[in-house]
Parts: sequence; C-alpha cells; structure tokens
Amino acid sequence: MTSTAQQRLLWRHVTVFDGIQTLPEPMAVIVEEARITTLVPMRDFDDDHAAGCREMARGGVMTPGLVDCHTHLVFGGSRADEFEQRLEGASYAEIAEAGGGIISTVRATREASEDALFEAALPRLQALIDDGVTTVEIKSGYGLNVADELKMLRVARRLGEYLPVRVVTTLLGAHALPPEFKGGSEDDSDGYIDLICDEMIPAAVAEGLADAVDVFCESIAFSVDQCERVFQAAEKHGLPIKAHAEQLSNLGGSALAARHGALSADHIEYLDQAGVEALQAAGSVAVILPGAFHTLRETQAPPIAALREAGVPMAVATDANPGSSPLFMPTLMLNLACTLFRLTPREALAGMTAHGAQALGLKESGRLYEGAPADVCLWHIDQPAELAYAVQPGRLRQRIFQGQVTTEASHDA
Ligand code: DI6
Ligand code: FE
Repeated sequence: MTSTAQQRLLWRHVTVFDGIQTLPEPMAVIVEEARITTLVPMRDFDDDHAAGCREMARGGVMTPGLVDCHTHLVFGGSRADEFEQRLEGASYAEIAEAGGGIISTVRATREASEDALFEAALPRLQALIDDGVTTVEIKSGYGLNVADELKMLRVARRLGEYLPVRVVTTLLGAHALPPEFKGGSEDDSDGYIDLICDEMIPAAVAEGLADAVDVFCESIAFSVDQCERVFQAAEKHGLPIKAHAEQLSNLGGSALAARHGALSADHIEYLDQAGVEALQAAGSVAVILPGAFHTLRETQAPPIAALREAGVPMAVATDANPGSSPLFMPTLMLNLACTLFRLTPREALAGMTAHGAQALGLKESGRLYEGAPADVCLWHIDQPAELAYAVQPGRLRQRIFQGQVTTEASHDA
C-alpha cells in the first residue's frame, strides 16, 4: 500500500459521479485525512487550493468507492458440479430439495477451519477490491448452527481487518433448514427458528459480530411467519433487518420486511405492486441482483418500472455466492442490471454507490461530497456510463480507501 498519510491529494479536471448523478462540469477534488475536503468546479479552482497538494491525476471519471451491499463470499467448497447438473436440466430448487444447493455448501463450510475459510475468501474479496469496491457486506448462512455461523462472521470481520475495505456483516441464520432439523415429513423448522432467535442472534450480538440480520423468505426456505419471528428477535437486540424475498415466488416477504422497517428487500423478481408500495412507505431499498437471475436463467424480472415510478431507491449488488451467483465482478453487475433489467447506467451506478450504502444503513458512504469519507475510485474512462456499458477489467486507475491510495494502475505510476 502506498502511504499518503498527512498528505493533501489533488485531482484536476475529473468528471465526478457523486453517487446519484454526474456533476455538470469538470471538477477538482482534494482529499485530506480520510475526508474529501474540496470538491469545486475547475473554473473556481486556483493556486491557493493547490498549495501543498500532491497531484494524483488529471482527467478521468471519479466515483465513490463501489458498495457491494449483498454478498455471501465466505464459504467452503465449490458447486461447479451443480452448475453442470443445471446445464443438464435440473433446476435450482430441485437440487436444493435433493440435499444439494445451499446445504452442500453448509457441509463444506462446517468442515472448514476459520483459517481455511479466510484463505479461500481472500482472493474473492480481492477481486471485488480490484474492481473498485471499498465497502462490502458479507453474510453468514452456510453454518446454520451457532458455532459455525459465528465462525463465518468472524472470518468476515477478519477479512475487513486484513484488506483495505469496509466489511459490514449480516447474520443469515435463516438461510436454509440445517440437516439436523430435517426429518422427512417431520421437519422441525420452527425449532430451528427458535435456535436462531434464542441462541444465534444473542451470541452474535454478544461478540459484536453482526451488523444486521437477514432471512430467506421462500417456499424452499422459511415462511413469512417464521421470518417475522427472526425480525422480532433482531429488533429486540437493536439490529437492523433485511430479507431475501420474492426471489422464486411471491410470498409477501418484502411487505413483511417493510413493515418491520427493513433496510432492504433483496432479489424481488416476483414483487407485486403491494410490495412495491410497502417498500416505498417504509423507505426500504430494493436490492437488484442480476447475477443470480442470469446464473439461474430466471425469466421473471423485478418490477423496475414500478419501483422507479414509486421512487424506491434501487441498489445493485453481486450476490457473490457459490450457487446462484458465482460472479465476483461488481462492474459486470452494472452491465447486467442494464441489459437484463433495463436500469439506466446512472441508476445502476447509483445502485452500487449511494443506494448500496443506504441498503447497509451507512449514512456517509457511497457518495462524493465535501466532507464525505475519502473512499473513491478514479477510472480510465471518459464518462460514467462506460462502467455499465462495457465489461472490461482493468479500468480502475486509482482506488482510495479512507484517504489512502490502495491501488494505482502501473501505467500511471
Ligand atoms: N438466494 C440466493 O440467491 C443465495 N441465497 C439465497 O437465499 C444462494 C445461495 C446459494 O445457492 O448458496
Ligand atoms: Fe443472497
């Protein structure tokens, strides 16, 4: 890492996307002590501003550091075999019902040591960082017992201490029913929900390991009533909530989450108008995950036009995971959000900056303004829409995390 402590870093003539929109004229940006201290149009910029600054670059596009607000990037094993099964015609739900899917990753994750999970996750997280991510959410959900869920969350926290990226953790105990609660027709899914509410959430809170609580509300996972019990337990411990909802069918999980003031409802391909209105009324973010839609070859797209019409903020994330979205390239998601779901490039980029941060309850991140945290990316492009338009690794020119230069493309050095 290049050390730039105590320095004023200056960029001139940059096109700034501020997290919501592209500013109308070329800007000068100064970063000092982990904050953006100056953001002015070039025509107002003078030598007084530049005094004592290290000039970082001229030209290019600057955005807030990308925020990937939905990932499952800590996991054991691989699901390449299921990828092949799906190519031969098996569906995601069929594989899950036959004991594969999430549960096969649970087996591999339980077997893996904390160190092994950490080592396996490092290159995945590095791939996100190399594509411009400065804030990433990481979920548990492949442990499905207290010890292994906490193990996953500890790995997530460690990743954030080791690499220059902000990690936000989410406890997703209610991701799938663990094998020990399955009994053919006698599944004890309510018993597992008890375990989540009475033991898992309190244990995660006691160790400070969870920043939020998530559920998978789906016919192959947990019912609306069960998810509500998890939300109530989260609320009791003061943790914000989110939901995987309306991914494969419409159970009303998003409306439930909204009633509980959720930060976000995620996937939402099957969201109906009542769900859209519930999100709007609650101020929850709609998290759009085109990677899972693409990988599972879904055909029902989320109701983008209705969300747009209702003014529901839309975030875009990778859903990086070994089953439904083994895709570790955030800028590819910008492209897929536009090509598959007809988001505009501006909406997609806001979805991975300002609205991604909002989906994590982060008030300051994901935006570029005077006083904002200095998490920014400078890109080798001429206009922000190019990030969504082309799928082209290597365009990240400089990445600044907490005011420190963490990436500097070699052709600039
Ligand atoms: N929906 C998803 O797309 C991921 N989890 C979820 O609830 C898939 C996770 C996996 O298949 O491992
Ligand atoms: Fe997910």
